[in-house]
Amino acid sequence: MTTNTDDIYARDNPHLVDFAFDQRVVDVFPDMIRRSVPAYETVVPLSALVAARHVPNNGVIYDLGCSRGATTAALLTYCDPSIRVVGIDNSQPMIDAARNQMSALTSANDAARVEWRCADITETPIAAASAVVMNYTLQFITPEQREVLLRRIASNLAPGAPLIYAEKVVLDDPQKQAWADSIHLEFKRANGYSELEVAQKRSAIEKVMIPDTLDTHLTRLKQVGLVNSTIWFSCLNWAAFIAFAPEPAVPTTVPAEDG
Ligand code: GEK
Repeated sequence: MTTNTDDIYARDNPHLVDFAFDQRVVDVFPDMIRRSVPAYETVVPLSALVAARHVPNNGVIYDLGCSRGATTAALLTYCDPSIRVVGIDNSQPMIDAARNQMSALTSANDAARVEWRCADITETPIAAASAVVMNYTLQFITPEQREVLLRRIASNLAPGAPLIYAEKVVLDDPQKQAWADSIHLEFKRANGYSELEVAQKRSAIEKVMIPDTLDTHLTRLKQVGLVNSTIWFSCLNWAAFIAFAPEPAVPTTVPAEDG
């Protein structure tokens, strides 16, 4: 796998355009996300371990917003070999890179268990899912579309199947949010981003990546009919969630009275 160091925002650009997952971003993506998202390298494998716990053999897991396939590869590694993964992303260069590098991230046998799909996750069918994993992607869906997408995911999960996802979040307490945001800034500086890079990336991304509050996430999961939601990881203003499709109600048999 050849990927490059992210220097997209290193030079002053008076004509900044909104951030997009184009070839330039795809080429530096592993470096960009590792240096920008605290605990990315922990959450990706953990999300696959969490999924592996809940998915039956022969199941199908959807990885929505799969990018270059880091989560897909972790799912293939940690889940039973009978389990298949559908990796979906609407950036063609991401899907091409994922397909090309998959055998470097996992074995050739495992790579054959993936179906890659270049499609919009708000439109493409998600049928009979044994689990849906959606790491750091809901934040790029327009806020008006988020509940509709989650409703569609919820209605296509098998009974008891999980939705697992990680996101940047806004903390409910403004003081804690300001503190977490400032440490996140330190994290990016410590990973070698300059003030100019941080500032230019922030202006390019602020209209396309809009985080929700923790409360919005948990309330919406409930509203779309998912149950037992839990935050299974949190770090500064980043969090990972799980919620389950309800199991069908077990009919209660009323014991017949004698006589
Ligand atoms: C990882 N999960 O490495 N339909 C399909 N894909 C979309 C859509 C959409 N409507 N909108 C955005 N994307 C990955 C990381 S990155 C997170 C996910 C980040 C895709 C977009 O093309 C990009 O590849 C991905 O969602 C978000 O585990 O860059 O911060």
